[in-house]
Amino acid sequence: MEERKVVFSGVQPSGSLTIGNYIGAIRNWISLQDEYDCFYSIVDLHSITVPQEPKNLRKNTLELLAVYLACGLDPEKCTIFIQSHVPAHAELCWVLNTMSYMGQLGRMTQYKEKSQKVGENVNAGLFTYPVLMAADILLYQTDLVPVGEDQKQHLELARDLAERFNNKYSPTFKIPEPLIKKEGARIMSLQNPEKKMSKSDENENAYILILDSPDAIRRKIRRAVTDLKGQVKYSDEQPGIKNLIEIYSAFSGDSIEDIEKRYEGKGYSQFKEDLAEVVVSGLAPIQEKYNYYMKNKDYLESVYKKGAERANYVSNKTLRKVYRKVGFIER
Ligand code: ATP
Ligand code: LTN
Repeated sequence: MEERKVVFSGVQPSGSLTIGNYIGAIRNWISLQDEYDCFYSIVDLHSITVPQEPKNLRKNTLELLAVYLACGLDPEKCTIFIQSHVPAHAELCWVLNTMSYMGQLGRMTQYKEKSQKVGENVNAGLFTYPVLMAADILLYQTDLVPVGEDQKQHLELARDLAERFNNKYSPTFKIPEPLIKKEGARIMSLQNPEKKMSKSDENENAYILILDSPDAIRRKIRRAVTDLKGQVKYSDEQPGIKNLIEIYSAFSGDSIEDIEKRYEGKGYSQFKEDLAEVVVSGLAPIQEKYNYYMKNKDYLESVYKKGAERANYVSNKTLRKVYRKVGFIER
């Protein structure tokens, strides 16, 4: 059988997903399932780098699994698993930690931003977060990593670590490539279009959640920050409107040019009203499926158990090689 290329990606169960997570990441995972050998993880080990309420973490993890399935990930076609169910991730992370330079980790934008937010007593997990991410990716001999723009720097680090290990010992890891779509890779906050839309924003009007009610979606879009130009144009001078056009295009499938043409000479309020309906109807089938899966906990359990079995099998092959090369005695 011809070897299929491998895809790996993950999302943290750190809260409800925004349409940014959907457009920038998960939506792009769906079409890859048919062609590639895909591993999609719920990265709970990563999520505890910021404080989590244990009860909520458990709940968010299961909800995220239901969202994965509702968005169209098919456990018959890809491997869906919970990161903490596969010990090789933490084990490889340790080995890679010993080969990571403090200087390089200190330059990671996400670390700088998150540690600034935390202030004093930044935990070491926040610092080594990208090393764990490298372990995730490298364990599966991944070719492609579909992510949003903000993860590009972490991917560079994963590539560096793979090369460093391969050079120090012998070829062991495949060098992964990021897969970042041009459109929708960076959906911006509805309240501040200079900032990315983020599920941990303190202002709930800044984001739309995949599970938001139609009324909430309409309200948030109505309140979205725009400008005084009054023309629906995809331009850097109108970052708010540019972002809304991008969201419109992502949900409707219409091209940016078509959208601009359709709203020529029309004001923002008509555009926003239509956009709200496009988003509401785009999310409706996902929400319906989500509710269905959340009522079927046994099914969810069978999906993550089966996923963990395969993920353990594949990742252990790489981990055994690594341990042997490093000089550990075989168990
Ligand atoms: P947090 O706000 O808690 O830091 P997050 O919303 O950035 O988290 P992650 O779990 O870190 O979400 O990211 C999951 C995936 O979604 C990643 O591939 C990331 O690149 C992508 N992503 C996150 N936010 C956006 C966005 N605003 N636009 C496009 N892609 C995004
Ligand atoms: N850091 C990622 C989540 C993540 C990930 C991965 C993405 C953890 N491990 C491996 C791709 C591949 C984020 O989106 N914040």
